[in-house]
Amino acid sequence: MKAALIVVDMQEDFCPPNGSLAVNEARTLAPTINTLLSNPGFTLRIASQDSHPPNHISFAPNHPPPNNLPFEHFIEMSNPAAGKETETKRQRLWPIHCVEGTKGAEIIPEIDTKNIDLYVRKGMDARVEMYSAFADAFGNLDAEVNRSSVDVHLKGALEEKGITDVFCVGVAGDYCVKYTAIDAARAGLRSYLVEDAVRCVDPGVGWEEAKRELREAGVLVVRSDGPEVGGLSGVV
Ligand code: VGL
Ligand code: ZN
Repeated sequence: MKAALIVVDMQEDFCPPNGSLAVNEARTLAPTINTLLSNPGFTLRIASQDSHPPNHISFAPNHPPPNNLPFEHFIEMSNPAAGKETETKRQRLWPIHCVEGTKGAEIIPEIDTKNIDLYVRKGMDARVEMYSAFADAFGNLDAEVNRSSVDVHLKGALEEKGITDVFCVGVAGDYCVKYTAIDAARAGLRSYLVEDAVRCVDPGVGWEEAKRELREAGVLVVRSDGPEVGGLSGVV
């Protein structure tokens, strides 16, 4: 067994008080995440960053009114892969967030980034959403679409290090963490989501529904003080 930790999108724009897409209590996760980052049981510590061009499809102001309110409205998004344009997905609109090169895209200073081995920037293709650090919303990898939406081929990087188990934390539990954990399971890894180390856009009922999806996909929902994390360093 070789484990990796993926710290998902702990960026200024997802954190109160000033983030444009602030997730309630996101900043309070830092101590729990730092404890995990210092766990010697991880072979690889990864941080993902949402990194969008200003014309990104998920930004509400990039769509015509009146049906362009962030959080409220959805659009139909087409698969950018050649020959697959008729495949569409319902895409939620968001406030402008994590624009490449801006303060909002920076990882919050409370996270101990000295322990991070690998950064993954994602969401760089304006035409499509990319919640997961592995692939876009249609499951396309860059090599298949001949573009760069992400700067690391994450599945390859994990395979190269012989990683068998992935633990996902960060924000948002019901979006980027969920889809990253599901794609890790699809990639054939044992995939865990550490529940007390995530916060959600839609806590409550939204998170309960997300947990059903996670379990259906084979992701194990665990706690940072539970036996799965404890077992990494032999402290159960
Ligand atoms: C995220 C909404 C839009 C996330 C990213 O990090 O969960 N959510 N972009
Ligand atoms: Zn985003």
